[in-house]
Amino acid sequence: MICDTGNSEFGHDVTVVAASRPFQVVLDFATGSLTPFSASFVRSLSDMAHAFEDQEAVARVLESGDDPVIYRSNYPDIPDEAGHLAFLTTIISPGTVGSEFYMTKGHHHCRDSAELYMGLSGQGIMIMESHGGDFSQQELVPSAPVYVPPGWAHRTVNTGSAPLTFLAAFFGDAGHDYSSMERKGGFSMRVHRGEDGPQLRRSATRDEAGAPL
Ligand code: S6P
Ligand code: ZN
Repeated sequence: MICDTGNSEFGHDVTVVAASRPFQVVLDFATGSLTPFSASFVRSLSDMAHAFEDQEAVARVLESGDDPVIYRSNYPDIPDEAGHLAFLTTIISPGTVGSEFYMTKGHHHCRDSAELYMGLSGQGIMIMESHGGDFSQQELVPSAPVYVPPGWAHRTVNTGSAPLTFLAAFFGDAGHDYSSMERKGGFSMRVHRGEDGPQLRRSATRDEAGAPL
């Protein structure tokens, strides 16, 4: 399995915090900022153009000269070692590409291990898919943490009209594997803006049994 081991794939300009000693960060629920000890990364549409289903819509946006920020994440520099507990905040902008809501790339963890998601502000949906192809969705809203069991790939989707902010905590040595889901043709279900609100639709890249087409 091709695997991005550790958390270093997140990293640019990490402000080092000595995580061998207790520390505290200030978390702003509205903006997702973590101060003072955090670095961040940004994913714009051009960084994840292939994640969206409607490639003509992607091309229209990018060819217009626009490259919207889909989401950004903030994180303290916690060692990617067993025993540590890493955490990030993520802020997904509101919006759609075609009718598909803005979302994260989504990943498995290299070492199957659980993760806890806590909504901070806004509203969204987590879509999750096991190695065997089982599918699950959970609302992501403040005050209702979502538990992601080991072995379930996860993607978060902003279904609201405001930014969706959330905190995720995972094992320091979990690592992030984006390519397994990409090789399958992405997640089997996608979240679109429907007439009566968010609508889950089967991905055009997967058949009814969830197999890649
Ligand atoms: C980390 C956790 C989240 C995501 C973040 C960005 O294990 O699941 O913090 O990293 O929401 O998503 P992605 O799929 O680009 O890593
Ligand atoms: Zn994760």
